[in-house]
Amino acid sequence: MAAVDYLERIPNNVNLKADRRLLRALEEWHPKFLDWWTEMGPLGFQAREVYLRTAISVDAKGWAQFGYLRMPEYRWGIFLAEPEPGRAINFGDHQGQPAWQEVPGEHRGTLRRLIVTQGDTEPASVEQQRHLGRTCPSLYDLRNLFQVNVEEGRHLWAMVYLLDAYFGRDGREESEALLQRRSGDRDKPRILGAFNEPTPDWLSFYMFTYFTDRDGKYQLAALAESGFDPLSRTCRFMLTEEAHHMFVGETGIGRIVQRTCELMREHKTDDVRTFDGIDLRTLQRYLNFHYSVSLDLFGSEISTNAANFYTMGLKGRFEETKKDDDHRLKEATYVVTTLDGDRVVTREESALTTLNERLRDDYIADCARGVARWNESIKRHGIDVELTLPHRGFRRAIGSFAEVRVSPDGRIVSEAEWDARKHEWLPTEDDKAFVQNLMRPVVERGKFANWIAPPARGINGQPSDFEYVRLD
Ligand code: BYC
Ligand code: FE
Ligand code: FE
Repeated sequence: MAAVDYLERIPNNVNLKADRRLLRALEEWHPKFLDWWTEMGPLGFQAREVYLRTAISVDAKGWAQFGYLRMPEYRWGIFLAEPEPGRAINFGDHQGQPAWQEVPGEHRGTLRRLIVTQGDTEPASVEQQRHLGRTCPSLYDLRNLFQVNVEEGRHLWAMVYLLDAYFGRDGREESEALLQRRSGDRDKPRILGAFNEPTPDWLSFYMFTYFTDRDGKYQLAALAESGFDPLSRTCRFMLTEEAHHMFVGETGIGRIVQRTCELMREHKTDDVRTFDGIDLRTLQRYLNFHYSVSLDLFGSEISTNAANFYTMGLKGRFEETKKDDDHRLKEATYVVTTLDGDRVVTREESALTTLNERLRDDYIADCARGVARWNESIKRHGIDVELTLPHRGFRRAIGSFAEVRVSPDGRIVSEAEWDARKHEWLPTEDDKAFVQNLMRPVVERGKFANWIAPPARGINGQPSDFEYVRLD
């Protein structure tokens, strides 16, 4: 095999050329990454040309270059947002000190764990989405799936860069381990719950990119505040790519909602399953599931880990610098919704230990905005149904609500009531089989599966019937 010219293959703005040690580490990791991509990345289509966006620099012109390429030839680059001259640590005990350009010795282990946890989600999502290509609803959607996949691959590179460049031998070991864990594997699962759930159909995919990629947005925004400057700059650039992933989710669900409403009107029935549409109740159950799994990703309401990350200057709040307070929070409080025995209560707690809940609150408000837009669309069709976000305690596996059963409307219910009604609240085997059965591939240019409306516009100014993936 010809040697890879790494400086050509890995577009970067971290001066890779000058860093022999890092270059060597990446040269060793790269073939293992490609093996992982072959084994666990998108199944099929690897030899097809896909109309993809590649980042070749961080400026306005370079970060979104569109063209046809085969996925294994995608240039997984390493990009950090431009440095902010004189950037300081903006919160916690080190507030006011210059941001760290090297890993602070006393926080090394904690920082590494945060980076590994973030990094682990990226390949996990690619693994979860591996089989979707063969049931795509259109070439447009197929291309969007692959765009998300290559970029999650790039996000893995972003974290591996930090581990290899700043954490020496332990970092290189962690970089390898990121390629060894497997989503859903019994013996070596991915670290966080949501990343071990299957994504077996496109409805799940859009829910995942709407709800779970949005956790990515909030976690990355919190890490973008980090006093460790390379992490901050990496996350700031990742956020530009994240926007597209959430767009895929929001418009994906929006297009399904639209199509469902059209079928309801046309056939004057709620039961659009007969007409190969996804009924709103099924959409609601999928939403309930993906929202609750994603809420778990924020950790417990009360967390000393979260307090420590903040006090150490490693992980801030969403839009930390815009918040008008002392950015130390030693005396401050925050109101959280939690459990008191068998009642749901709100309670004032230390602002430091409740940082997970505060980030979850920002996330919930953001989730609600998209749901409101879907509801506007339902209303425009003259249909009197609303999709809703279930209560934050619903179906939780992490935090105080994990101990009880909570209905979508926020009541603590008995095990018996839960068992009797869970099929109204969560996707049933029948729902899953129905949705799976709808997943028949549509690969003809400009055609879309019956259960989803075409997009309002194409990618990069192209029409929606553009040849987004060249199949021959
Ligand atoms: N599943 O103190 P606690 C993305 C563990 S998504 C399993 O409440 P903490 C993406 C926790 O680790 C963004 N375990 O939590 C999206 C701890 O373990 P130890 C990913 C969980 O530490 C789509 C214990 O429970 N980025 O980028 O404050 C596609 C006590 O926890 C879970 C990050 O997450 C769970 N859900 O916060 C592609 C950012 N939740 O210490 C990509 C980095 C908690 O007892 N990670 N635990 O062994 C963090 O900031 C924190 O690790 C967490 C947890 C917010 C996740
Ligand atoms: Fe990502
Ligand atoms: Fe993402």
